[in-house]
Amino acid sequence: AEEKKKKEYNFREFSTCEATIQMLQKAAADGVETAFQRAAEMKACPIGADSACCKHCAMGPCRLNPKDPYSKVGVCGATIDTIAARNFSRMVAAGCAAHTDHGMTMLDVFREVVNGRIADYKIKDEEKLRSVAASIGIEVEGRETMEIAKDLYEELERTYTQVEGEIPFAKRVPEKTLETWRKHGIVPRGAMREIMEIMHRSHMGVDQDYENIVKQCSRTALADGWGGSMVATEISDILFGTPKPHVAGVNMGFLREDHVNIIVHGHEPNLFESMIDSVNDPDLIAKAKEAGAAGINLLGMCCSGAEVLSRHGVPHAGNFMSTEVVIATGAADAMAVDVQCIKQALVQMSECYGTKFFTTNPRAKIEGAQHVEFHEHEPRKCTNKVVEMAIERFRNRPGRVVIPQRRDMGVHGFSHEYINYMLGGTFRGSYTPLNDNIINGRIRGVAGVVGCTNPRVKQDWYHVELVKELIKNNVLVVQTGCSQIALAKAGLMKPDAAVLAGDGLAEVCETVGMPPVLGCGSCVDNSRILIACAEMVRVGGLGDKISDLPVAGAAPEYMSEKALCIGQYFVASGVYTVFGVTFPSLEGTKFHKLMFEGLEEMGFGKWGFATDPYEMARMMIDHIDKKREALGIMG
Ligand code: SF4
Ligand code: MSK
Repeated sequence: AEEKKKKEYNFREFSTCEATIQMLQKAAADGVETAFQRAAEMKACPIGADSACCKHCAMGPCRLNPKDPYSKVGVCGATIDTIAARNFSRMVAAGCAAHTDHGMTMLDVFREVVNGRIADYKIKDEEKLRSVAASIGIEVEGRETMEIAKDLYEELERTYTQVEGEIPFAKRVPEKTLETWRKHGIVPRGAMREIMEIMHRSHMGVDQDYENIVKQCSRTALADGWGGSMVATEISDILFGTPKPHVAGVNMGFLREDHVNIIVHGHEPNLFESMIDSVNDPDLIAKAKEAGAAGINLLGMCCSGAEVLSRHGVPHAGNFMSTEVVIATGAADAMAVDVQCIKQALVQMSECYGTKFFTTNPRAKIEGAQHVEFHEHEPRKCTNKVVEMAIERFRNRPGRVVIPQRRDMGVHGFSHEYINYMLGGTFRGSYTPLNDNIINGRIRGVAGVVGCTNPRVKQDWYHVELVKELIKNNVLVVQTGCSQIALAKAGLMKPDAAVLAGDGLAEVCETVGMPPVLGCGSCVDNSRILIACAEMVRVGGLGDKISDLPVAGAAPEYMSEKALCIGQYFVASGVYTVFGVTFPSLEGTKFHKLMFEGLEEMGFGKWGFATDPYEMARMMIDHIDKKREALGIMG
């Protein structure tokens, strides 16, 4: 252990984020390790990485030979294709469960608001409420807001509980895409049913036909993208406001030495919204001043942060691989977390630096963390307490405070409404339909670059290089989650980043005054990209289904099961989706061939994999060009 502590690392190999590198150096000097060092020490299991093992029953665990995958079968006779398809589907099920449970929480809050049982939240965006309701066939003309809201709640509850038929947002899917889903029997019912069925079918001795497993896997993923995630996004907009483009800041330089600093990290916006109210409470501000602080400073991290950065312009301190090192600044007085992507190691890191670390959600406690439970009916009880404890920590701040002086401003908050507006409407007085610019070739196509950062690859580098390459080739980029934060730190969310774009895209950006990279929010906000794709089909000129569009997606540094689920729902919706780092399947197997080729032949999108960002960009651009050619809009 002594030797391990002394081991020296070149932190520039871990990350391109200067603030993170600086804090990795400080943490190492303080004798504290992070996920970067743990990943360097812990080699990934090569059999697991190729998804060539199964532990679904006690006759195993069974390990096949990744170098010769058809040479062996599991004790029950399961082949590599069955094993890989089941493993993949269970990861998708977990990802779907995470997003749909998040969406269900938002719907719970909405129900209580509609029934008048919650006073702290209200319907902020009535226009959005009406447009979402109308999009799924609810009568809105001449009706009271609360009447519509009640109907909307009842309808959207079916996203989770519906046992047969099609979920409500299936009505938003382009007709021809929906036809393909119907033909293959994958239009989702409620997420609970789909997750239950895939968990059943991937149990030992049930579905042992990889193609049939993949069908249910797609259906489960679609219950996330066009279901749970879409509900999370739409209800959050209704309750907290639909984002509009605005200038906001990212990076650790937004911590303030003379302020009480509070970080919110996780995913569900209800905690963050209440924290915004708490930090603006005059009594709590007075208490902070009594403790010698100039004020209270609130920052977000990960997706919680990306969401309020988009919606309200709250500064963002960093993405997934910066959540440990931000504590090494010594300036984080409190970190409050809810669900998803919260490293258990944050508790120990917080102990080392005296940061108050709070879990708030009954579904996500961490051993050693102080739990201050958050209840939607009285949210301020939790968030006020966190603020009070943060003030206490400020008063007795232990150790040295070192804040990396990096602040990156950019334009954030591109909702699908705003993108749609740009698709077919006017923006700042200029006529700028996206479809027309794609058809005339100024914009070659659109790419969604999303997802996590992962200590197995250099933080941010893949995101940034991929996006630069895409915009250089006139591909407009839309982003969510931790990827969006990587590009914001690299300065690509400023309108003047258009100088890095190809001539056509740069011209459009300059005319409109928009950056070549549009930040849409958190992981559940990938549903905004789905809606934007559906709108591109609706506006016309680019085919009649999502798989006709010159678009592609990528998650070059992904790590979570949620990311795989997102990938699968984009693929099932018709989008070519390229992942980096590693992919849980073996080249040359039938399962791999189905995912990387067969699905496209069936009318869906398909998966791609590359570990080099330039290669990834080339694959995406080739696909975009192939689609342009099929549409007859080359050159
Ligand atoms: Fe092995 Fe089959 Fe059991 Fe999996 S289900 S652990 S392959 S015996
Ligand atoms: S937070 S899922 S690390 S994007 Fe959504 Fe970031 Fe990936 Fe978590």
